[in-house]
Order: sequence, then C-alpha cells, then structure tokens
Amino acid sequence: MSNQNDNDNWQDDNGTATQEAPPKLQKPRMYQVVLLNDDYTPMEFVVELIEQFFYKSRENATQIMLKIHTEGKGVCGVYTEDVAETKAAVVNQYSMDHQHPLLCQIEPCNDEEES
Ligand code: TYC
Repeated sequence: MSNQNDNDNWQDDNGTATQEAPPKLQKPRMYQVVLLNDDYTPMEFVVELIEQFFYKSRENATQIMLKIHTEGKGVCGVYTEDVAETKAAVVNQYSMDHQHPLLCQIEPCNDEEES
C-alpha cells in the first residue's frame, strides 16, 4: 500500500505528513453518591430508597444499608458530576418529603477522603 496511515508510516509518497492528531478527549471526572448514617431513618426506608434510586437488588441494597449503619456512610453509585448531583438532590428531596433526616452527598472519586 502506498499511503499507509498508522503510527510507523506517517508520510505519504510526497512526503506530506498524514498522521492524525490524537483525539483530545479526557475521561470525565467521576463522583460517588454517598448516603450518611443517622439514628432516625428506618432501615427499611433506606433499603427501599437504594433499590428505587440506585437500581440495586434487595440483597445488595441491604448490604449497602448495613455498611452505612455500621461504618457511618456508604457508596450507592458512581456517576458523572451532573448525574451524581441530580441523584443526590432527588434522594434528599425524597427523604425530606417523607420526614426522614437521611442525607445524601457526592464525593469525587480517587480523592483523599477527609473523613
Ligand atoms: N441507623 C439507622 C437506624 O438504626 C438506619 C440507617 C441506615 C439510617 C443507613 C441511615 O443511611 C442510613 N434506624
């Protein structure tokens, strides 16, 4: 072939550079959506919320709830920033609507945790 265009053969027959610039795309920063423990929200409410908003199985939702209950917080899902912020806002509104103090927040992935 006279005009290959791969990394080892970046000139055509006239000496013209033909190598394509690498795409300038970066992976989006990801955020984990975290639920915090409290002393008042019923366990069953938390399990159902995790099933409903984070599409987890009953078993997985129960494991996540128990982790939050014993360790103070737990990750329910990982999303791009916009999706994570929307998810946390919807969950917090839902908890308030049901008069529970359950709190949901987002944290950037791969950052040093302050807690
Ligand atoms: N600690 C709560 C209780 O004993 C249960 C609970 C679990 C609350 C997880 C919030 O994010 C939470 N009823």
